[in-house]
Amino acid sequence: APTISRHDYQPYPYRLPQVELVFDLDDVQSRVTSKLSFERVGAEGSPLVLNGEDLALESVVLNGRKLDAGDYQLNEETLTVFPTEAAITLEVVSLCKPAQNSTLMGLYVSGNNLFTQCEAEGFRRITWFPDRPDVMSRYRVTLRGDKARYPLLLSNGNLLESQDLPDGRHQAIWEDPHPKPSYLFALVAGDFSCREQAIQTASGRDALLQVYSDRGSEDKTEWALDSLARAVKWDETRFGLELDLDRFMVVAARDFNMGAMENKGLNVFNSSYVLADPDTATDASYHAIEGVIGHEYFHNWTGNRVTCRDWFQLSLKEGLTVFRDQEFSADMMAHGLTQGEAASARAVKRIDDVTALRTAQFPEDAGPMAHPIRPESYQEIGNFYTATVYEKGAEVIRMQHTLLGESGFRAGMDEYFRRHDGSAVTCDDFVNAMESVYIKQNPGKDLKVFRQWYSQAGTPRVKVELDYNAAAKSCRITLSQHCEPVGIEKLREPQSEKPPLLIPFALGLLDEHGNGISLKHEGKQLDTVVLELDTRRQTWEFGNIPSQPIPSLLRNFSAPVIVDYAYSTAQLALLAQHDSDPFARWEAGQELATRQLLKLVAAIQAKAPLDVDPEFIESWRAVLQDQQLTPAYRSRALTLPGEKILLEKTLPMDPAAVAGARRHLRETLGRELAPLWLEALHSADSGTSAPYSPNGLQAGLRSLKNLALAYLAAGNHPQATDLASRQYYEARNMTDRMGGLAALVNQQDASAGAQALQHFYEQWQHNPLVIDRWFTVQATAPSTRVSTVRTLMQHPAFTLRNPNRARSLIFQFCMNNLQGAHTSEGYEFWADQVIALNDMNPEIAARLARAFDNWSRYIPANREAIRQSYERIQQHPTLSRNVAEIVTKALK
Ligand code: DPP
Ligand code: ZN
Repeated sequence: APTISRHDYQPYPYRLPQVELVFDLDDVQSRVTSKLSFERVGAEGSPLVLNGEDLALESVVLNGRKLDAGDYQLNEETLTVFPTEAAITLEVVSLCKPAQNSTLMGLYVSGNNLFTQCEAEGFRRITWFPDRPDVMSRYRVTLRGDKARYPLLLSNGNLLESQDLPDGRHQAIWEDPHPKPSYLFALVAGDFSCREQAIQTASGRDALLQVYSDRGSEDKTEWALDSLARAVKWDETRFGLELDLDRFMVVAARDFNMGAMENKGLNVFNSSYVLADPDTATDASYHAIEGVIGHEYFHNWTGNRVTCRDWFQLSLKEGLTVFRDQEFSADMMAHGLTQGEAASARAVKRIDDVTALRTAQFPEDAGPMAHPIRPESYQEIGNFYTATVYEKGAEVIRMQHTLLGESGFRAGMDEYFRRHDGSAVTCDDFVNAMESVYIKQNPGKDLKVFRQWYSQAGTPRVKVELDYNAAAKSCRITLSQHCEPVGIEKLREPQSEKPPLLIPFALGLLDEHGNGISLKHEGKQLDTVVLELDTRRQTWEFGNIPSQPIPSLLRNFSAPVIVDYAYSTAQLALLAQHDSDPFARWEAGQELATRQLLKLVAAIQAKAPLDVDPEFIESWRAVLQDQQLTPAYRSRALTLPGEKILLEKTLPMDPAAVAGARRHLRETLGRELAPLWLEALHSADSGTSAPYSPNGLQAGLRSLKNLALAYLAAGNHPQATDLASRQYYEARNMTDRMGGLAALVNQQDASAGAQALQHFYEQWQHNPLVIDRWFTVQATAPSTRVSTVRTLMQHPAFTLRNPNRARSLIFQFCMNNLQGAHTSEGYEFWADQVIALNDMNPEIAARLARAFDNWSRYIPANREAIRQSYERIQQHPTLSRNVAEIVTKALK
């Protein structure tokens, strides 16, 4: 497949102000009639190239003249006509087959309903079109279909009219007043129940919020609708951005490739991010729903009103919108709390976001798919909806927020909309708007060096040196940055060092008792200073430091970097107990745990005895007993670093040793601290007797309770099975039930686990989202092997065609079961599934294909087995462009 490069961008030679579409909807075959009114802006005689995929062409009419096959060019991917006039009307009639469409891109069937998914390049599977984000048009859409089968006919914008037609059909006409690119088009046809809420926007306009879902699920949409109303308010309050439509619709689909899609006024969601009630959804699901509802709503401004010029700019909308949804969730979690509790709630959200970044993005940035947040090239854009574009992209926005401050960032956003509302722009345009404010705040400085974050892949390392002068009572802090070549960079000529980045580095100093030392920086006395490192190596000096200080580094994770500093264990223990920055405090504990785990990994590899340092257990005990800390925070502080985060810190990577080390430490902590875990379990349990709410306090208590139960099970406590059973069978919400189930499945008594699994299935077999949980808990159980997974695939409830189901079993096993998947049998199983999915749904297949793309860093036995599996995938005769790109890069 050809490689598309960012620098090859060419504007489209025509404008397309108006689009009229008529759909004759039918699941077997739908007919689409499009009328496109173009105006030439490029050179005279520019051919008009339209994209199309999997379409049958019925007719082409150019300026009222029906074209013969010889008058246009048609190939697998494009339809080209050769107009001579500057103003053109093109009418194209084409057919597509929704029921046969297993890719879930374009127009497809889910349940009995019809849905569309157009981002990034799905619109071309609906009709021939200039399917690129910089062509923005007003759409008028007529939907026709069988009224009994498709009682609801929805599209973007406002409903102009609906009427009955002969033969039991009906039609609806929709008009979207806002020009938009084709990737934001949507239609939905089917039978749904609807929950709605009338609101007034800040300026007093009336609007209607609606959530549509399968009939029978209307009791599960209250949280989603409430979240939407909160999101609308929040964007008004924090960013001054108002809803610009009379109605805003969200529709839940069972079969959906991604999380959700921000189509203008008609968001389509994976049902897992819509449906919730206490019996079927966990606290994590509630929070994810709030976050994704917010995310898609916030796209209405950051993505839709101002969109991307081309797909290399994807992070323009995604990084920014992830940052906005993270802030929304943090504000919601902190709402109504005291100042101290609010700080802790925000820290918990930050910890969860950084953990997600380190789990998914750090490995990506060190592997063959490493790319800057603004990629330089791609073969298939569907492969670039990545943790880098989204999560690292959000960190790059957050750094601008840190550099400008809240009010400066807001001014930059206002300026961005003032300049670009209604257009398709670039990441540079965004930074330009922010820079216009930064320059005013910091005369003589600019964001030139900062922009390098958009062009550079890899996680930078920042080395810290601290030099205390007791006589002068001063302290020098030296920061130096370095970023290793990653991905394809390694194949190029050995090149000079990458240029430096502007890294906002938040720093505090503690005295030997753990008290903060006030620092004088740029004329202010501060507890935390933000150093702007923008060269390879820089030194700052602070005065009035009474004694040898201990540095608290990268507070609140002020930049997506790895910090190198030679802490002593005692210093880390002090920070873990006293750092006033809750993120850095958590980080110190994680670093202690990492050191302990890496020692255990080495011991396993050397077949030496597995010793756990008593001081480490004491540091864990101190946190467990610290009643000043909120339960949510304690649950994070007492969770060991994940296996994937640990793997990244070992070379060569040894999955079995990492899993073994983590298992041993969990067992030890479970056993050694058993009385405290029991106490935590019981006190958290009595704290959650109030009616269910996903709020931070209750969710924190449940999270601590489930963690305690997991440790007791890991430590083989004699009461573990009984406690887990009781929690499972007596649970009054899904969070408790899943905690009980997971503990039962993961403890020693296999029959208790099997019984609970059977009970669970019988209880919830009619709820697909809950059955996904049932598959996941088995897929990730340490005892699960390939044979178990193959058996589960034979279960009547299993299907590869539903992405949620495929993810719940296959992806969870391959990506989150180190002990089960990292065997030659596991790698073969994985390749089989990539191949099976490839022929069904290339986008999903390509995601699974990435599971072991960092294979070259594994120990030799695993390395060879993975390579052979990649080679087998590569030889598959009908390999999709999506999977081919991943496999080629992985094997380079
Ligand atoms: N644009 C979507 C989102 O991230 C992905 N399809 O919200
Ligand atoms: Zn998004």
